[in-house]
Amino acid sequence: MPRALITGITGQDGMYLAEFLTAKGYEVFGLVRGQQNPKAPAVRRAVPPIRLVDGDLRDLPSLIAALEVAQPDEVYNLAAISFVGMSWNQAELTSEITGMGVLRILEAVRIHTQNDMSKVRFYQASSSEMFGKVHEVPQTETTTFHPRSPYGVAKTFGHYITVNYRESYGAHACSGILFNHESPRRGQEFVTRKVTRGAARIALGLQSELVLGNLDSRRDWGFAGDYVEAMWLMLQQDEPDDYVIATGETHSIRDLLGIAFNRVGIADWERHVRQDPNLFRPAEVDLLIGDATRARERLGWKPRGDFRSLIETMVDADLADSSREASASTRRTSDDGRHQRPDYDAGLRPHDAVPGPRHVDDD
Ligand code: NDP
Ligand code: GDR
Repeated sequence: MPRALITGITGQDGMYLAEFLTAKGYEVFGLVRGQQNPKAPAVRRAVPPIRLVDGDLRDLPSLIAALEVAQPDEVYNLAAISFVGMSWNQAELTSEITGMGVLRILEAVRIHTQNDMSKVRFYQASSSEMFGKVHEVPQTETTTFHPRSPYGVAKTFGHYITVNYRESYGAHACSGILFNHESPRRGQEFVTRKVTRGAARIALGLQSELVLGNLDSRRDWGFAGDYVEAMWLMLQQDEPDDYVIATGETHSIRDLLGIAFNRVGIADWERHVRQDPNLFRPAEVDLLIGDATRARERLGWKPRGDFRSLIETMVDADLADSSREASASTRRTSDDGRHQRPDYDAGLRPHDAVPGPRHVDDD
């Protein structure tokens, strides 16, 4: 039975990858950080056979200990501070985890394998954000990087240190340059989920408006379930390499809004959406569109679904979630006449003004 260790197990991709590998017959170990991590029970429910081990990308001994427990054939390094908008506010922490964390886990593998890094195959979660102010469209594995956020800079370090361990120590280390990928498990701070959840809650009367930043941004969005398969395929190749994973299509936030609101029966999304300049980023990336030809030709990988059905699936999941919340709230109200409906909009207001030129791009 092959064994895999996944960092970032409590995140969107970690959960999909754990399900995927378990179905392939792997024994899967997931690294969780912190005391009583609140997301650990959800991982155990989604992937019952999983074994969770403690560890933090800031703590090298904990990573070595996790490798000792897991004895993995494959390590998938998905852990990161992954929210680009936050990376301006916590640039040092982002560099420490998203950047230096990659060096630490590679070092842990080197120490664990006593310098024979070919014994453990390694996947690094690199990002299209490394292309940033793009030098060409579409972007391939050879496109020059020009990151535009502290997150993008940290990922670029993580990418190059992975390449360096491959070249220096013979590591079977692959870097997947993944473009945006989404699902009903996407964190609520990211724009697709913010929109699908917002549309569902507005339709159910739980929320009055949706406050967003730049509506003209465009992204190449795919489905997370397809993208974790590409991670695994990379590690099954004889020779390690880097791969762009993308759909090759681009859509705007306005397209996203149109599809999401239409799904809940609202034709005029403009009436419900307000733009807040505080949610614009200090620097935006240009036109990110990926060319996944290498992955298609060498891995036989291609994305399955289309953008519309992805967003509709996310809206349907959010409608179901929010309906449960609405009925629980109604039950509480009828149980206790003094009960007031929670202020569902509270979490959706932009954060209080952040001092200095930085902005919190969060809901
Ligand atoms: P998420 O934000 O959903 O998950 C991030 C994970 O990292 C969480 O499990 C989090 O754990 C963990 N983590 C954060 N800090 C630490 C730390 N110090 N030590 C250990 N674990 C930590 O990200 P996604 O699942 O969406 O993405 C997975 C990876 O792929 C990330 O590296 C992301 O940057 C990258 N990526 C994602 C893309 C996307 O579109 N989704 C595209 C390209 C790259 P906790 O629950 O404890 O916070
Ligand atoms: P991104 O995803 O930065 O591409 O990073 P996000 O969904 O946060 O932003 C996409 C675009 O939408 C615009 N936008 C908003 N974004 C958020 N979050 N909230 C808003 O209210 C809002 N309004 C407009 C943004 O300006 C941006 O242009 C994701 C993450 O998963 C990274 O970890 C990953 O590396 C990249 O995708 C590829």
